[in-house]
Parts: sequence; C-alpha cells; structure tokens
Amino acid sequence: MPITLPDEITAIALADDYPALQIETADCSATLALNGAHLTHWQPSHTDRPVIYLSPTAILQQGKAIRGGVPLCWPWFNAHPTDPDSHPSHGVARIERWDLVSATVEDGSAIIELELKASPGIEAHVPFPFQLKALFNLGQTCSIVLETTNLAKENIALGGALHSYFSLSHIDNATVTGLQHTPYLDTAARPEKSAVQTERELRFQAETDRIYYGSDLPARIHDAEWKRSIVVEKAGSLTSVVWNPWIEKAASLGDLPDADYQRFLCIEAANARHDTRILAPGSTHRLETRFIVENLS
Ligand code: TA6
Repeated sequence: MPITLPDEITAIALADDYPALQIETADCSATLALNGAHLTHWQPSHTDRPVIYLSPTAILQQGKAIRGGVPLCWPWFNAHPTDPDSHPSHGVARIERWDLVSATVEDGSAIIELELKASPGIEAHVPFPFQLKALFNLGQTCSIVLETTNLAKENIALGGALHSYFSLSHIDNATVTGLQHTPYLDTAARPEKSAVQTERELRFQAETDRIYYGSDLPARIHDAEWKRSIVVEKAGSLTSVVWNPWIEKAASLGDLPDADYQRFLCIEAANARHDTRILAPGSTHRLETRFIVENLS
C-alpha cells in the first residue's frame, strides 16, 4: 500500500494474500478488507460488543464474497436483471480487490477512501466505464458511501445495496421499528407477494426476505438482551431490505454455521427492483448508510 498510514491504522492480512486495515482510534475499533472494500468489524467505544456480525466460517479468498460485515452489492442487487446465469449474485464489487486511495484520522474517526478500478474480469460483467469509490467514516458512528460516476456516453441502470449484517444477542430478542405502514415485496414467499407492514414492531419467527419500498426513513434494531438499539440511516435509497435466512436457508449456506441465523440480522440500504437508478452520462449516484448505536439503560 503506497500511502502512509496514520498510527491508528495498521496494514494487516486477514488470510494469505488478503490485505486489510485494522483501525484502533479513541472512538472505535474496525477492520476493513481491501477485497470487496468490505467492513468486517466495527465497534464504537461506547458499546461493549461488536455491532457488525462476521461469520466465523466466512471464506476469505479473492473472488469470494465474505459472509457477514457489510458487503457492497454493485452494480445490481441480487440476481442479474437479465442474465442471472452468467453474472454473480449481487454484482462484482464485493468479490474484487479494491485500491486504497487515502486513510486519515480526524477527531477520533478514521476517514478511508477505496476505489475499484475496471479490469478485464470486471468488464466481463460490467459493460460500461465507471468510477466507483467507497468512502468510510468510522468513529462513534459508522458511515459508508458507495459513489458511482457514469463515465459512459449513454445512460446506465444502477442497482445495489449496502448489505449490512448486524450482530444480535439472539434473533428472539430483536425487533425492528421504522417500517410500519411501508409496502414491501416478500421475496421469501413462493410466488413473491406484496404486502404492507401493519405492525409497529417487526419480529422474526421464520425466513424473512423483504424489500421495503418508497421510503428513505431510518430503521431501528432493538436488542432487549444487550440493551441497545442500532439506528440504520440511509440516503440515495428508497428501498430497504430486511433479511434473516432462518433455519433451512442458513443450513444451506456453507459459509455460515447452522445456528448462526440467531446471531444476526441484515438491514440494507438498497437500490433494488423499482428503485434501480438511471444514471445519465457524467452523473454521480451516492448510496449511503449510517449506523448509530444507543445504549438503553
Ligand atoms: O439481501 C437479501 C438477499 O438478497 C437474500 O435473498 C439472500 O440471498 C441474501 O441476500 C444473501 O445473498 P448471498 O449472495 O450473499 O448469499
């Protein structure tokens, strides 16, 4: 890594040929892998447990997505919109190695910029020229911005998600608020079905895979056991995805211990389905999320 790192940021390897940055500031500890520009750990100093869940059996290999942390899904969400058999689920950004552009520490927060440059491997899946940056501000709060600039001469269609995995004491202790009265697409149902959330608090008793649409409002995870709540704010997004694989799906995932569906919940700032953005030549889209942890006495 060509740039000089401040004392609070150390270059480490999470596995062979798997570089990352270890961040230890007054306000937080965090780990950021260059593969996928993937935040695998964040814990602000005012909470005594990690906020981000990382699977203990995550595969740390170039070309593989990390189970847990905050995968950056880009430039499409979930299955490729027209040719899912030829392109990876959730796009290419999370399986490619990013370059470190800058890393500084200001007032206890680490400010880090990474960039994904085009390559033949990427161009096989992404048919347009682009500039893609990931901007991290890691301190008492955590903010992540995925910034895409369309370098093509024509419009492009852009989807994606900041696919955040939040750590829980147990899924039975977790509720989510902020989604009441919001319409959603239940993609776990066969066939998929549309509904509107009526209850104020969302609880989890089965596989949950929902795309909430039409809202840019924050969601809040309440953890009764750990007496904390996590506010998930977002910008540049009108779809929020809520996912927990539950028993069967968790058992089918080779990089997740069977019972670990109990230990996390995904709340994702997304541009999914009808929130896919059309970007004109030269224009930029910023998909943003921010986590705020509040201790409940
Ligand atoms: O964001 C929810 C979702 O799209 C689910 O449908 C589920 O597949 C999850 O992402 C995980 O996807 P992955 O490709 O990481 O296994």
